[in-house]
Amino acid sequence: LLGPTEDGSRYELYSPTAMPKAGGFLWNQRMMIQMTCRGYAVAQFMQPEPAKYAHAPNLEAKTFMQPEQAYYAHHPGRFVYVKDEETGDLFSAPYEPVRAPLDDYVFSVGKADLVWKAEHRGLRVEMTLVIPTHDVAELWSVRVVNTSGRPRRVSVYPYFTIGYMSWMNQGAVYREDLAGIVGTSITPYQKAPDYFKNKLLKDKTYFLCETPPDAWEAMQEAFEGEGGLHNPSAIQEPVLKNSDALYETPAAAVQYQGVELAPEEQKEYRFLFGPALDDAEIRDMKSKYLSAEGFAQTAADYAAYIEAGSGCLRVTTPDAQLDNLVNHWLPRQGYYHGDVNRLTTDPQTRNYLQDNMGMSYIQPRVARQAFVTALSQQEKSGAMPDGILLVEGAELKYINQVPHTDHCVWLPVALEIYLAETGDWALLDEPIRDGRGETYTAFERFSRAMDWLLSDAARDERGLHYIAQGDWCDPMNMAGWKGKGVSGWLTVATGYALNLWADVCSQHRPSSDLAKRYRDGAADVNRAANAHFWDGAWFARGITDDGVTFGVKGDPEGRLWLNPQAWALLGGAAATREQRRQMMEQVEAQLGTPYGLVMFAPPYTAMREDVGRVTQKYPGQGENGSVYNHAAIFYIYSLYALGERSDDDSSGGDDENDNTTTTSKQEIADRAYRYLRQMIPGPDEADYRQRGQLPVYVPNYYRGGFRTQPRTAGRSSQLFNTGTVSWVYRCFIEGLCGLRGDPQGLRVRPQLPSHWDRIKVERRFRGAVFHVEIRRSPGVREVTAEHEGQVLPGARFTGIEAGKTYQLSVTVP
Ligand code: CEZ
Repeated sequence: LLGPTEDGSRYELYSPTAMPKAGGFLWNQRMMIQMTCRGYAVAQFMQPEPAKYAHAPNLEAKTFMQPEQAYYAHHPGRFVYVKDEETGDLFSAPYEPVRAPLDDYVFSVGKADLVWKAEHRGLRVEMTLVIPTHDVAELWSVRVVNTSGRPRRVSVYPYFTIGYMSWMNQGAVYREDLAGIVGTSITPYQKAPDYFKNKLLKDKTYFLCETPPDAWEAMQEAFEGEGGLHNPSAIQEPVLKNSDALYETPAAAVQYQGVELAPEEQKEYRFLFGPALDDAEIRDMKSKYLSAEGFAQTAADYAAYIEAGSGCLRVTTPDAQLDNLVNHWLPRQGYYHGDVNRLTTDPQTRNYLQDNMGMSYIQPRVARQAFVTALSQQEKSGAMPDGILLVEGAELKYINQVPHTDHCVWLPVALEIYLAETGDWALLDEPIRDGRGETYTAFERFSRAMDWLLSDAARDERGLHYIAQGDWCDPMNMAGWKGKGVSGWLTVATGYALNLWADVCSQHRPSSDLAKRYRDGAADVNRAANAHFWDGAWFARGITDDGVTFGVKGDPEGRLWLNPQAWALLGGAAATREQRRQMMEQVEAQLGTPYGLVMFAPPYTAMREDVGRVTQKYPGQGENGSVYNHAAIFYIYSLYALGERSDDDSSGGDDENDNTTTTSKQEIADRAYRYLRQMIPGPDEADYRQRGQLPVYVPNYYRGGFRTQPRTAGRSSQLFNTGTVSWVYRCFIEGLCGLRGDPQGLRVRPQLPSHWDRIKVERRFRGAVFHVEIRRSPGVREVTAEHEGQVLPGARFTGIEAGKTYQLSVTVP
């Protein structure tokens, strides 16, 4: 069905029907294109707000990318029809729209290109897509190969969707001077001032041919005719009719007619597809890109751009498929998030901080700048805004107009990773000026954010955190919209944030009482959480405006939520061993599925007006009880953190009346690994088919409902925008491999699953390269790390010199 290429750098799928929505994506800082194995495409570019140059057949709402996006015959796509001139036999590559049976099919996802091969009755079409590193355009090579062993005569028809561009003004013509079809339109608007804003929008879509075609069709309806897209009327005729589109839906179809192919002969074509402001820009793009050299140079440049995001970790474990994800795809997905911020001009603050925290491992300078950018938009009160504006004139849109209360929490969380990775404590002394003209150092701004979390604006008289219209869970919009409801997760997460910040204070301001102040604050928050949210075996999710505690034993739906448990483990609210044992047991029993941990269970089946929109989502979909990977990875990370803590502190911070059986460190590591592995599609075929996704990224969710809806459980959202990815990378680097930085150097605390005896790791860290061999040895009682025959005290490597390579040999119990 599918598999990696030998060095793991590509994944290949051999069926266009087994996983119809499986796809891959390419991006640069100005555009993104996601394409399915069957040839459908979703492409966006920034000007500066996201826009399209290939449209659906009707007006589309502007919204975020849709989970489980539905495709249909007229969905935008990139296709090549091939007609046998002797028999009239027709097929199309990659597979849509004709859906003719293929004798051979490969969809090959590379890190820097997408390739399809579709073979039908002795004719093969190979399509390759690359994009530039800085411009918005698609570079398509199409090769038609005669594999039949006899001479063939064919017509080749690339058909690229332009679609319904505008209700005000749209059309398309073939341009002899450009050798291509150009669609023109006016972006619809109503307000006069928008005329001036829209003036520079790229309202043209061009499809240029390196080899001028013999005929063309710029009118969608004329191309399709009565035949339908799977057998277009225009193709049933010998030659396309060369029509233009006059306020008719444009299309880009061209014909190379009567192409003679000797046995084994191939013809190669190149096309350029993209948006432009005017003819000058189209001409410019054409001369820059549309040639064999232009294509080769672009591919090489783009591959170098992708390579610059290859991350800091290479692993060789007993699980080769896992290695592929960690070595190739995870850093790539993290790089995408950090480099383009999901192609929005106003990322949600929590997304912005988490996407950039992953950049600490990939391009730390970008992460550093993100702290500065975010903190420069801090409010006077110390609170953080709902979104961070990235370009001048950007506005808070969609979800960012709904007040959420958790944004401050993410500051110290993201900072912890950044400092561990870089040791760049100087960031904290950086002066940062805000829009009001006030300047504070980064350190002061973090403190102000923490003070806000402790203030009356954020907490009620019980010391619990208001949820307003949402916390991390965006659609939990009605638990506290009247101003009283509180969040169980946010309360324990505040405990975590304050403790993290207290650690920073004790390092950076050792002589002040700041560390104590925030640690006391955390203790207070955690006390309140235990008094009001502990429900016997787990922490509740919140208390509504009307004082109803939810996420508790008595709830038939939404009974146990993962996030409060994960963050109570991280932040110390789950103070006793017994609490932790019960939580972990309940999570496993109530939330475990073969596709990972669901975010809560059971899913809601009807609106709960005192919880909100989340309960209206389809059961098992999105935040309503799917395997929402972001939530799952918090929990997995909390297990690794717990394992690490028990290494450093054998008492585990327990209180005296803790006399119950413990979950062993190894059991915790095994669980963490199992949940982590479940996040990756495969490696067995049934699992791939069920998820329907290639293991080239981690999606935001897999469907839940494993017990009640087994048919759809595990199905991927196909959405690669997710805060999950920074955390997954972190779990591999700092958790599983246990190679985390501290102010002095690199600490070694691997947490291998029990069925692994050894792994090899290459870790780039602060300019040096560490080759680490980790072996399990029944003889040792604690992690032992050696360098050049010397045991490293505390299994910590200090005195790192940039540019050097070190070999470490590590044994674990
Ligand atoms: O968006 C994500 C947010 O980007 O949902 C997460 C949240 O923490 C992230 O910041 C959990 O709620 O509004 C909705 O109902 C959507 O479902 C969004 O919540 C969700 C989508 O995945 C965006 O693609």
